[in-house]
Amino acid sequence: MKMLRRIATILLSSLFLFQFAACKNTEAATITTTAEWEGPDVITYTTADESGYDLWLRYAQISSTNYIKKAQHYIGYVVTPDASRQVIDSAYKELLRGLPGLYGIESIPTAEKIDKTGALILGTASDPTVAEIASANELSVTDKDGYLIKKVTVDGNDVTLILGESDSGVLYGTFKLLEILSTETDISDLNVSDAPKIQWRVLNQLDNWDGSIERGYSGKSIYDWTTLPKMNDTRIEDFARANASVGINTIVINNVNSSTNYIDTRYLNKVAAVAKVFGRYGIRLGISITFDAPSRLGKLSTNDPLNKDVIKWWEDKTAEIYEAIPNFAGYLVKADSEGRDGPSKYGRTHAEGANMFADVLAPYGGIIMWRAFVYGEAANKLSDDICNQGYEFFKPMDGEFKDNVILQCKNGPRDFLPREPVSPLFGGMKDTNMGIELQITQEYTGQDVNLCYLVSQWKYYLNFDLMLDDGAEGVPTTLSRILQGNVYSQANTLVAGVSNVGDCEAWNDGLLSQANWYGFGRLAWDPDLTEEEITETWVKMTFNTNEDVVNTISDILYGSWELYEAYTSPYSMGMTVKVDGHLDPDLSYRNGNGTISVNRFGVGNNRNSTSKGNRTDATVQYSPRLAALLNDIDTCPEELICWFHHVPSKRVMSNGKTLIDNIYEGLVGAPQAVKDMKTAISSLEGKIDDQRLRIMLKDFDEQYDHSVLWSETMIKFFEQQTKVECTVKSK
Ligand code: GCW
Repeated sequence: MKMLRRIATILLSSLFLFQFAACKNTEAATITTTAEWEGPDVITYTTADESGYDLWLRYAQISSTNYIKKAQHYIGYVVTPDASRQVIDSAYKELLRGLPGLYGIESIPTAEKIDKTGALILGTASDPTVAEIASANELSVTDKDGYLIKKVTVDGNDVTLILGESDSGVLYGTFKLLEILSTETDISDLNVSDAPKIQWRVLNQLDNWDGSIERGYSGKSIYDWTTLPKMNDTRIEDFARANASVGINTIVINNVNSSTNYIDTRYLNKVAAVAKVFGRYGIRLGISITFDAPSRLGKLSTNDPLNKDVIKWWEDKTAEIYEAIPNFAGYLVKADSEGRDGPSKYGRTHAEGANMFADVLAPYGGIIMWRAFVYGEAANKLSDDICNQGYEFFKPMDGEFKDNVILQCKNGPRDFLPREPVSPLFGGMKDTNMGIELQITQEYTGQDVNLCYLVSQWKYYLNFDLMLDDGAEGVPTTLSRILQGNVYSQANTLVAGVSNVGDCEAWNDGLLSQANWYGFGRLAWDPDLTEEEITETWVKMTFNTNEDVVNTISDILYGSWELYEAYTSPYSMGMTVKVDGHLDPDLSYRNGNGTISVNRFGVGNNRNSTSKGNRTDATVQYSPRLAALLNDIDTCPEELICWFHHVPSKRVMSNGKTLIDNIYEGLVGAPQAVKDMKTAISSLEGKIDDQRLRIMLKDFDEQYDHSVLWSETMIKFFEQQTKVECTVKSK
């Protein structure tokens, strides 16, 4: 049976290949006319099997023949740009790859200059031809790395111009144009401009030198340090392309729990080879370093950041790195955390530690990404509630960090739990560059077993109002605005995400988690994008533009985070996963430091300043207006209620049902909800390719089993602890 199915698949896919080849056109693109693209349209969606490797950069043939004709009229050939400019050359190559795929032709014609209608011309104002067109049409791009895509007329010919402020801007504009075509967006009067709202858009890989990845669920590292600098395939390049396509401009290639190998003289040529590939896509490479590298690599007797030998060691090391990697971004540091060395050990503050690196990096334009994730001895004298410690530790240092230090803080005060309030540090550090660290890899959100669309979670955080004003003017001081430097001025802005990429065929285990990587990049570029804009574009590019496909997959994604939350940690009740692995339920550590509290009086932790008895006063770390809102159980947002309050199980919630009944409903309903996602995906049979459809169906089977495990464990636990029986029946 299996054999038969295999033969059928091979036959089917060769049929598709044949069809695909049959519609290829080897001739130079001819100029199409309005009449041609306004005639009867033929719509075909490509459904040939795919592995997922091509991500959202598939450049599959556009479904509408009329759209293709129209696109070929406006963008029928590419004017060859200055290929000595590497990033612009990458943009050009992307067009040579993308346009033929989209048009279903062998290759896209190129020309030295504009000689007829349909030219696509790309470059910056430093290119004379581009500059001439721009000035004749009074066009300019001034925002750093911004671009403009505009249809103009040159000597009576229709020309599409991609004008970048920088070479990277040209590349971003190119990817945007390919997105416009892939999503079949109207191009009659192209006039699109954009620029990143965040300067440092960073992917943090947790890859180790031995090829393993901490919290990685998608196979091994894409870097093979035994064979580098030799590269055996194009994976690293495709990785850079994919990141650049969503605007990422910095990649820290190794785990924050770092090894000294990455800055070891013996291996710098390997790291430099990777940096070179990144550089072709406008991406700067960064390295996570260990604070104690001077003693471990340099054999110094101390790592004291104020010691002159230590400073000299870092100066020399940094010079050596910039020699090998001229566009090096800077260092990421995890200090005084989870057993790692840091300034506290030498009686220095974190500002003193970070500033030493800042001075060393400043001459090269480098930055220091200093993590605000401090645990262990350094935090010993602080509050018992682990969630209070970050603020208590860093707030006194506000204003002490140099301009090229960015304090990189996780989204919440605890870790990357399914939902947390936004970390109070974002509101409190008014004189510090505050960057955010999000977690794309799903350590606490179901790993490779559960679908959890994190764009929904990130939008929740980005829209979170920290209420830093008195509320009179009504412009919310959202996390998004703070990160953009629109609330407090920031010399450097940063959004970082912990990568979910590995060497498995589709980069991410769980095809739909590719959407998290994509969505992260889009939000790092523009935190104000809506969830819908991101999601629908991703679905169209990753699958196709068929309305059923777009609606079905988008809806599945939209609901997945709250569904996961409902069966693993409802109402922000806290950490419910096993210490070992962080995947399966473990509800045994209760009433402890920052964990969970469920008993016959209710659910949640009293992290407020109003409850009688045990409480941890976490709300004082927020602005007075927000603190007042959170302190009052009646005004505290319901989704965070168990984070800040021990809520009586029988409390009536806004939907008229009790807290515990809502919790039980979520738990009882979860497995069926997973089944429903699977059914929805099956309904797309024939509308998307079989190969990826099958992978997704299998993923939902795994998630179903896991949701049953969670649901049963949690119901039992709540019944035992609250003494309220679960009477909700599954539908
Ligand atoms: O949540 C914890 C993770 C560690 C991680 C650490 C950190 C990379 O369990 O795996 O270390 O956070 O972010 O430093």
